[in-house]
Amino acid sequence: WSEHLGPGSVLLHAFALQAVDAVYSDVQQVIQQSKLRQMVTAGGYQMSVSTTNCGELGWVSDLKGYRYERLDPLTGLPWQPMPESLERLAKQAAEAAGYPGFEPDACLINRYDVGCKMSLHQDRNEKDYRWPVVSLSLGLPAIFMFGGDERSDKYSNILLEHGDIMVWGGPDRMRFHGVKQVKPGEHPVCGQTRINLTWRKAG
Ligand code: MD5
Ligand code: FE
Repeated sequence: WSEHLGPGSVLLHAFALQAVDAVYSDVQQVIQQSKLRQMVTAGGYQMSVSTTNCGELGWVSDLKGYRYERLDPLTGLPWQPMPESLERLAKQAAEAAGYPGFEPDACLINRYDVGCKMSLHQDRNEKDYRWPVVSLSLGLPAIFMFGGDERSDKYSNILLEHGDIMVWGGPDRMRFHGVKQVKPGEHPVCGQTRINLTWRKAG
């Protein structure tokens, strides 16, 4: 089933389940080559989630702020190419949500171990906000906070489970959002962790 959560956003429940084995093993390959690391924000705080990327562009954060980079700052080398299984899934989900022609150039990989969270924020480092953001949840469930255009707006809590895809675009693209602390648990595929992939057309 799927659910419209706003005028431009759709939750595609279990959309990725048929592709999940291939996707998960490709993600494992990427993170073997390209280490997950805890980035630091411009304010000097270390994020609790561990992050890497694949695709032409990768999202990075350090004391200079957030941006997209072609080279992994840990190695000085390009990010791993985006595996076909990942690219295909993102395009299919975007199309299913009403955004045909989506060609992601960036896939951010975030690992949430138990206790990790992401505070309310907006995604505003991409060049063209007309393209949606596509996000896949794997492993442990999480409560996603879906807010408004102001940080202080009240938010709704949305349960995201293994295989769920959310697509945000149009008038919802700049809404504040975050993820509550991941609760302890054991997932048959991912173990004691949640993995989130987000695809963007960043450049
Ligand atoms: C996550 N990740 O579950 C989320 C999924 C991030 C991040 O927020 O920046 O890595 S992406 C959620 C998202 C993206 C763009 C717009 C909106 C939500 N939104 O308008 O709510 O780890
Ligand atoms: Fe975000």
